[in-house]
Amino acid sequence: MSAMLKSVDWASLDAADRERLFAPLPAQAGAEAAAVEIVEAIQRGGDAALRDYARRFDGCSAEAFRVPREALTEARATLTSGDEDAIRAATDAIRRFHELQGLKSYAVETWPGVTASRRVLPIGCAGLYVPAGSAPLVSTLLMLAIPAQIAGVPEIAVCVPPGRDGQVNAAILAAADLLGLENIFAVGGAQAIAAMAFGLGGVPKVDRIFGPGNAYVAAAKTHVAQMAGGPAIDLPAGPSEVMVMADGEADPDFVAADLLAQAEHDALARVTLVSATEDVRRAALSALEPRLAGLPREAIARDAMAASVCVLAPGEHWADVVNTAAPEHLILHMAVANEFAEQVRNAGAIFVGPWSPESMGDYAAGPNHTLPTGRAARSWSGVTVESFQKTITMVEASRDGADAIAPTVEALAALEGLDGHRQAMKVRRQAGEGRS
Ligand code: HSO
Ligand code: ZN
Repeated sequence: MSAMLKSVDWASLDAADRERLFAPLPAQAGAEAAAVEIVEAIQRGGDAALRDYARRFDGCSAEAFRVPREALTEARATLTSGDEDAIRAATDAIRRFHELQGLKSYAVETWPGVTASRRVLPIGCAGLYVPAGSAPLVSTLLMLAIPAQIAGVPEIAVCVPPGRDGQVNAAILAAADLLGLENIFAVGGAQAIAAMAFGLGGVPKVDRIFGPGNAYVAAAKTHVAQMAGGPAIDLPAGPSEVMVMADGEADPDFVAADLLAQAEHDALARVTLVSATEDVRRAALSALEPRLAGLPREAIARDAMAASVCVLAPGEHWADVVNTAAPEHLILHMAVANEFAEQVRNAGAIFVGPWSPESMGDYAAGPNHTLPTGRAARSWSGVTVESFQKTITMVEASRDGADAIAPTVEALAALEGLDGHRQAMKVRRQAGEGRS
């Protein structure tokens, strides 16, 4: 227990140490190389290689990965009405939050007679990866499928690792049925990412792959995204993180519970407490032990907590701490949480005040829980409806419009020494010469 929440004094660190404190963890030894090997072997060997890896790693020897339609309806029938209500209620809140998102099409006359416009379209096919190895993340299916549906993506494929019996978790199947999804595939790991990237085993070739996963899944996603003609991906992914900032008024039990909600995800989960005083750290520590002892995933949480730190920093440095860390989740246990939130520039999602645990956002508050980790929140946002959209711009000029813009285009083309460009404009101006 003494290993938990090791104190780090912010004032004693220089700028490089501060960044290092929150640097993404190095990729798990061997995971990257193994994922690349799997992806490339499946690219070479096609369906047979995919089945081979699925048999080896998913323990599933089914000829077809597609989960039959009836299995979805049957799974739904096994759901208790309480669980079905919970999925429906979360779906409703997530939908209402995401419905306000989305890129807009527009047109503007940038020159007299020159109309420039933007058309927004959904991507053609989205591949969703829903982890189910250590915990069946029903909520991740909601968080990925709902914005895809709002964006109007015509084809949505979902890959879920099956259990040892070859079956996909029933709650995930039931949620898929409630959402009206039909293309569910029982395949996980790097092999699922390869199936979506190359269109193998009945899984469609997707345009963009979404969703969290273990180190193999993350490495496979990065690898296929770098391949020529490969799919795009949603986010650079890593183990989940939380930063909890607590002042002297914070309830230690709430603080400890929030730290553990993150720690139970993964032994590699990154858990950080920020406080001004040793007292807050000590209070959190004494609240942690009894809570840990009651957790079904105690061993995982203990491993994560063993690597956790408490950053000791006076309040005036808190904005600097959080903006350097750029945490995936930030929970503010402080009297002036709202005001402080205004100073946060880098974070995936902020939970403001003692009554707003991250768990709310993980399941049912509305915002997406697929968020940037490993300091990526400095430049990335979480998954949104926009993540499933793309745009095409259009330019349409009248003859008068071409006349109006021509001097500017020709001058700039000359500045760049690109005479072919200049002439493509000039030939039109000349065609119009002599008009009144
Ligand atoms: N905290 C995770 C999401 C999740 N939690 C799913 C529970 N289920 C990453 O934001
Ligand atoms: Zn969570």
